[in-house]
Amino acid sequence: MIKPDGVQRNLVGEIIKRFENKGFTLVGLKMMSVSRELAEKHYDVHKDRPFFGGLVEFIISAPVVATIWEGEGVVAAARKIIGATDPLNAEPGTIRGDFGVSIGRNLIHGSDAIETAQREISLWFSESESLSWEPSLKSWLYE
Ligand code: DAT
Ligand code: MG
Repeated sequence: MIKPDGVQRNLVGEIIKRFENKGFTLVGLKMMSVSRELAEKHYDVHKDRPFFGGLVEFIISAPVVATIWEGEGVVAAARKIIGATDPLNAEPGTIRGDFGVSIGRNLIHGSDAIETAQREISLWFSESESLSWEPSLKSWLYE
């Protein structure tokens, strides 16, 4: 999910490009305003942390772009492409490492495990908004 700062900083195309270039397949995409209820559910694991309130306010403050990506190992690889939570610790070449300076403005959320991805996809998308398709490049991406 490209967070409000990613949208405001005109990085939607840049961020999507990185996942496309890697070889992952975009199977869901929508720009949306996030309700407080969705933001609170999404970040439920952090509800007792001191930053929770600010994080929810931030996520609902402006539109986001929600995406679903498909491909072998996509969840773990996406976390690498995104980089460490604190952009100052994120390696150059990662999204957060290249574009961010602050943990509360780290541009993008990525699911941290396959089970989390499944939960988050069903939270953010209806079934008809997820469109699995057969990339013609597949045999050039996978042995
Ligand atoms: P990630 O987004 O890398 O999965 P996380 O799940 O630990 O990181 O935290 C969720 C988001 O909460 C994170 O992207 C930014 C915010 N956050 C985490 N730790 C924070 C902190 N110490 N201060 C402010 N915001 C924080
Ligand atoms: Mg997380």
